[in-house]
Amino acid sequence: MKLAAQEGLIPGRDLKEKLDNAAKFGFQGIEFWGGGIENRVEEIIKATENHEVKPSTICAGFGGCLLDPNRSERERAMNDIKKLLKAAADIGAVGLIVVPIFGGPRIPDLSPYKSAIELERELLILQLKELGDYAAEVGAYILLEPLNRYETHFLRRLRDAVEICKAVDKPYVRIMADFFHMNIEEPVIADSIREAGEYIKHVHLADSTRLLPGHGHTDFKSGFKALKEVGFDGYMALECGVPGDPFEELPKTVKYLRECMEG
Ligand code: LER
Ligand code: MN
Repeated sequence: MKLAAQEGLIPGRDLKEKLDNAAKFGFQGIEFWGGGIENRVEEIIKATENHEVKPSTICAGFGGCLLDPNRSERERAMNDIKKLLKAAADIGAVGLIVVPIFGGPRIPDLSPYKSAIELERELLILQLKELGDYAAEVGAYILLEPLNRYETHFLRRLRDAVEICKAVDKPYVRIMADFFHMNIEEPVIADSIREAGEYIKHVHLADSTRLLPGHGHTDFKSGFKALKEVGFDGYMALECGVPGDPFEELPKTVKYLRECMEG
């Protein structure tokens, strides 16, 4: 398992300096925000091709919403997601993190025909079939991210996202697991990881406080053990607040996470 950090967490005046610092701190990967990344593809390829720190993933950054009642909003999300998948493939990242919807449902409840949730599920599956074919064509995963109940009503547990993957039935539609959300939604994080198994292609790391691991009560050791058991060998990217000086805190965090990995 490889450690990564979101670009914004790493100090540095430009990408080169951030990559150098990330390497010094002990990271192997860097996760980019998707917004505007199409204009950075060349810069990223140039900076990372001969660097030990590689692009791990692209996190969201698309417009529109796949589950909006307005067709133009759905089409905007579809087009943006395709562009970001292409960018992910071009920079050599594993894939693009996709949250299907934040907040409550936007689609009206059409009971007794179908509830909003049933409509959302069917609509998402249809769109992911098309996106899944595109993802396979370019070679970058769509990484569905379950969030906690305060951020979405829809995909909250790993098993919700796995169920969607099974219904979509496309090899490039998979899931990611964020320890911050799992700490709220999963009864036993390690069991949920074992159940999701090989569907997990990426991980986000934050403690229960949304600060660096070690600044809360999340049990990373048992979660990492379960990830190892299911054969996960991808990136785990920090997505959290850094309390204090990153030059001191980030190497400390890497050391702590390596200890947790060793069990
Ligand atoms: C939001 O809480 C989150 O975890 C992000 O990764 C969403 O893209
Ligand atoms: Mn996350």
